[in-house]
Amino acid sequence: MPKMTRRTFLKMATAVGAGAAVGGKVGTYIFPDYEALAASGSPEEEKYSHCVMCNHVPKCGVKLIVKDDKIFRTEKWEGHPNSLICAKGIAAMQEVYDPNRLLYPVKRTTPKGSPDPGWERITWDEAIATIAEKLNGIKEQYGAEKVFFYTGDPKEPRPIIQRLAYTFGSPNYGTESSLCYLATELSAKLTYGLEFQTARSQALAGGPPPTPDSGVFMLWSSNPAWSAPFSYNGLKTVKERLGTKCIVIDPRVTPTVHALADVHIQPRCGTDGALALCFGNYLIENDAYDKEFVDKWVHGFEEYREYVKEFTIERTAAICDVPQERIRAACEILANRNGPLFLRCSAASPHHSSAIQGYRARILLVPLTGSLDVPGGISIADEPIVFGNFHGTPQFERSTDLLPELKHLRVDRQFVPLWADADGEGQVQTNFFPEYVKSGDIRACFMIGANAMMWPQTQQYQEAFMNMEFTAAADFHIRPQTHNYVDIVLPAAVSYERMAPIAIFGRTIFLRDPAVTPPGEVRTDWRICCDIGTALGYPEEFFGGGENAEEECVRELLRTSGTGVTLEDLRAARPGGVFVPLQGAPQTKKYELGLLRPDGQPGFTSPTGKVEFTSEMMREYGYNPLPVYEEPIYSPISTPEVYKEFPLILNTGARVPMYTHSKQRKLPWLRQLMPDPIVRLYPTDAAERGLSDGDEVVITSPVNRTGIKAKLEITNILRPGMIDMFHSWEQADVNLLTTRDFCKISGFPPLKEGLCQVVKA
Ligand SMILES: Nc1nc2c(c(=O)[nH]1)N[C@H]1C(S)=C(S)[C@@H](COP(=O)(O)OP(=O)(O)OC[C@H]3O[C@@H](n4cnc5c(=O)[nH]c(N)nc54)[C@H](O)[C@@H]3O)O[C@H]1N2
Ligand SMILES: Nc1nc2c(c(=O)[nH]1)N[C@H]1C(S)=C(S)[C@@H](COP(=O)(O)OP(=O)(O)OC[C@H]3O[C@@H](n4cnc5c(=O)[nH]c(N)nc54)[C@H](O)[C@@H]3O)O[C@H]1N2
Ligand SMILES: [Mo]
Repeated sequence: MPKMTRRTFLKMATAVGAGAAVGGKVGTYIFPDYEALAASGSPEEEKYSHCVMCNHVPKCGVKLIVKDDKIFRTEKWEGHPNSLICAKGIAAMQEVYDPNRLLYPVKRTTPKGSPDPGWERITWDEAIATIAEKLNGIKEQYGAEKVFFYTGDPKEPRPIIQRLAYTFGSPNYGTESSLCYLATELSAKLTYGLEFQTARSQALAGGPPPTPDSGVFMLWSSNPAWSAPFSYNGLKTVKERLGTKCIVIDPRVTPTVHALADVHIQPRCGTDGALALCFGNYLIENDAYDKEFVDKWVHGFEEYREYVKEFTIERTAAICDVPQERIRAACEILANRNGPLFLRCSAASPHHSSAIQGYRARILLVPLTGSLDVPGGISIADEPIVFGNFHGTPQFERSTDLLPELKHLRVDRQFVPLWADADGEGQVQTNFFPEYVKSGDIRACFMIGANAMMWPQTQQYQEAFMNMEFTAAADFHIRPQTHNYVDIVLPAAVSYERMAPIAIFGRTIFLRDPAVTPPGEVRTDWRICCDIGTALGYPEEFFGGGENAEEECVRELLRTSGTGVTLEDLRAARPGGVFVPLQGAPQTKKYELGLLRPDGQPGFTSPTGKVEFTSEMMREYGYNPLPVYEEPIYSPISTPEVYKEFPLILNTGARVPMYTHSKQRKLPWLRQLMPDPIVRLYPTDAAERGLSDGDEVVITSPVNRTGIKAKLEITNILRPGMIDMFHSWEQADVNLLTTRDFCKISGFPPLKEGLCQVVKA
């Protein structure tokens, strides 16, 4: 095969893609020929599947109408517990036929980091053999722990890549969740001591919807109308029926605010911790907290009570820069609640330099109001859980047998020791990747679905990928921002081409079978991992690789799930799922019943056996055990000099309804909704700068004075004094502006605070 430039490669991929799937022009998005399909006499088959376009949970059930092995139409799956189908869900079929899809394994022919990787098509045999040889080489020379195994937002491959890491002998497995939700789970663990899994419902935007028993909803840094439609619909239904009061805390006026909020507080970004402490103080001072729960089950209450006294409404209003009346109104709703507090904080809440403290301050309102594990409050999942949110079982992942022996080799221990010790899922903090590579602690990486633009200071991650001795990735496309710095890219199947047990709707497991055949030589992530695992020398653990490996993995997952459900059961139940009943009746207040602790005693699994308002683990590791308020590292208050030059708050990554992170930007049905990177400014901020709607502007920050360019949108949906920009635009990567001032406890980045300036381009 002759050497190719990236351009000719893409042309070839396009041509082959078009040839294989549809038949059309190079470079043009040609969808399966609708008219030809409509006219074809072939029967319409109904395939039931799950959309993963937002990669969140719960996934939406969809009915695909397939003709001649092509998806012809997407419909609602009547009777499915969650079948909303948003714009992304409808466009998911365009992802299957995206002419930019990678169809063959490729290797680079120029040095890493060259503007043109000179991608050259290779066979799967060569790709797998090269990867195995390189990884085994590193293992022999330096040790298995020098190889990192990574998955980005794609969550389905987690169990298999985790199994691959531990079987190979490396504990250094990490995911994008180290800047998504894991800080929320660490906070829960430091507070309740529960294993991450069981506390999860508290954190995720996509967690279970509220029940009619809730006395008040509080949505904190979350716009589920766009980021978690399932959850949003649940809230809206209850609100419409029962008029449940709702407090939304968000500097922007979102559709969620319009639809649900009785009180909307728009704090200065990153001051939320103070607001939470103020609520705590008000509830205590007005005797509106659950005294009985606190007396019995809370540790450190007196210290907390003393500390929160500082956070009067007056002082907090000044810190957060909001009207006192708004805070008072929220306090009154909280104090006069006629049922438990349903708090939803989501993953945006810890996108701050004081991630853990700010998050702990918020979640303490749950026990303070007696809302823990009671109907309408925040539930602790009934055990055993039918798989985790992301399909794994600890036995499948080998985190019960292999990981304990490897844990001491985690690379993140020197940066975030508490995280490394407390982590139950075995996920290494990935945000220090540049440091791991610089120190030689990591020398190679296999990544499924990685996006360098997801981290603050993208270029440092690109450099890290480049400087490793070997890096291979699997993805749907060539993504230059990431793949220009790797050695080999493998073509991965999209969800409609893969198999998976979907077990995220209560206790029902659905089987998602492939709806259509993948194009070209595309393979599923699970199979790719099995092929690599087998080549690395572990054929038994990876089912010998090959075509049946994915199905064998599903069987093994089910076998280790403890549910007794088999693949045959799932197949027989299609399109429905198999319900796995609880052993006994569902229980509330499990801490009273001795259902949380391994010793069967009442209480929690925290060091003190109680809910820790002062965290003893944090104290032991040298952090302040109280949920103290800390100003953002860059802010008008902490860095007034910098603020003079960069007088706008840098707020990034609020979700947009048409895209998920770096994905879907080229799908025609979505692209028309937001074709260009936009940055939003409040009208007075724009006027002060002489800017008009639609202007091309440059956004700069203290760490990037060159800046990035975007189109200006003037809007009053923000608070004055801030910008709002979505992340992962190839042509305008906002993470070139965000800083690496990580939270000391969790390593979380400040993606929703910091300073910037906007000027005309
Ligand atoms: N369409 C779509 N859906 C998605 C995704 C996507 O990319 N696209 N991503 C998925 C993923 S991985 C995740 S983690 C979730 C994220 O889900 P969420 O974390 O719920 O994200 P958003 O719904 O954007 O809500 C974040 C809100 O926080 C506000 N905010 C910003 N800074 C502050 C602050 O300092 N204080 C307060 N109180 N609020 C602030 C923003 O204005 C924004 O409205 O969404 C998931 N769903
Ligand atoms: N500034 C800023 N940065 C942020 C955020 C923010 O709010 N602000 N949010 C953060 C959060 S919460 C998250 S979750 C991350 C997003 O996490 P990312 O990992 O950046 O998410 P994506 O861009 O969706 O996916 C990464 C890559 O995986 C590929 N991919 C997707 N699905 C699959 C699959 O099934 N298999 C394979 N092999 N490849 C796949 C995609 O094509 C893409 O190249 O971004 C984080 N970064
Ligand atoms: Mo996320």
